[in-house]
Amino acid sequence: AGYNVIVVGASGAVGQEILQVLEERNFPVGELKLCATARSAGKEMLFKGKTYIVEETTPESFDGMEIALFAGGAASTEFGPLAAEKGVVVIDNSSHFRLDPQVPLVVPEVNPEDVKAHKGIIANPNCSTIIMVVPLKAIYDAAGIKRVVVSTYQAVSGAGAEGIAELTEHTRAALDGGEVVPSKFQYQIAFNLIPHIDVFQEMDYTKEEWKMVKETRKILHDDNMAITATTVRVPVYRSHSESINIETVRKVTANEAKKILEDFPGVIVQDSPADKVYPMPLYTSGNDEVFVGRIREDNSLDKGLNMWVVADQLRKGAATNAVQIAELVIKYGCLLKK
Ligand code: 11C
Repeated sequence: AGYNVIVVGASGAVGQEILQVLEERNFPVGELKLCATARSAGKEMLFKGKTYIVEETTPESFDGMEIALFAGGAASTEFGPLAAEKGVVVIDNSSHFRLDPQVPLVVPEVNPEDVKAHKGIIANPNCSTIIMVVPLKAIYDAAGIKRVVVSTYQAVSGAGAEGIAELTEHTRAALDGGEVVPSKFQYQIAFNLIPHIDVFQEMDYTKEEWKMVKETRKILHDDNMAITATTVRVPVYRSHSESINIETVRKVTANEAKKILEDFPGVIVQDSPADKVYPMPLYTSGNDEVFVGRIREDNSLDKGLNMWVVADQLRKGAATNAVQIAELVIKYGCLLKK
């Protein structure tokens, strides 16, 4: 026996990864239902060697289900609340419910207990937020944090399967002298950097930048933490990277910070400058941990640290985090129906 699980948006970049992670972590799946938009209905997907046909999501899709993993997008608003009303615990990867005070926003290494307060919907944070908040929590608990300055280098798969295809097309076109046609991105992404992820909002920051500010404060339960972000799309297929500057309350040496981070769950420290050891997106992809390197004391501040953080944003930044939340729901016994 296991739990009846429905994956909504199963055929997209995050959905496929959710399926893979459920299988790898041997999540106790009873009945499994794979749903998506009408456009993807009929597609075949494999889970534990068995073929499943993707169905179009309808209100009836949730009948008899216990846990719904939403990969993100419009389906969350359309079906999330309805699924919860039907007694299905919704773990949602869209940005829609994240800042709702009724909805826990959870990174299992950081604020696992928040899961217990759910009323049917639990939100999975934005990928860049998850990747930053794991090492931040380690430093926060050990030394307190006054201010964070972060710049991101975000992979094209953050924009889904179409983002991946567009990097390939643009690279080919640019090399062959063909026409480059931006569609998912605002400009040519091959051989370029685009400092514009999601829409522009207050003070000319993008929504992606505000997500990193607001979601981090909610996850760390610290409304006063000063955070400022610049988010940039880079021509990398997979794994987001982040340069993070932290002003701490108590002074932490670089060696102390390395030890604190090494001891924190879900973090792997790769930091040996003499051996050219530091995390890079090409090599972190496919992993579930957050990789941290280039750990240095900030030479311009009394109490400051710099670090370079890289993680697979489809894994820890999305699918793995969502499945870990589902594991917590089971561990804490907080399903909506027994
Ligand atoms: C990106 N971080 O890399 C975005 C994708 O709020 O879940 C995830 C958007 C979100 O484009």
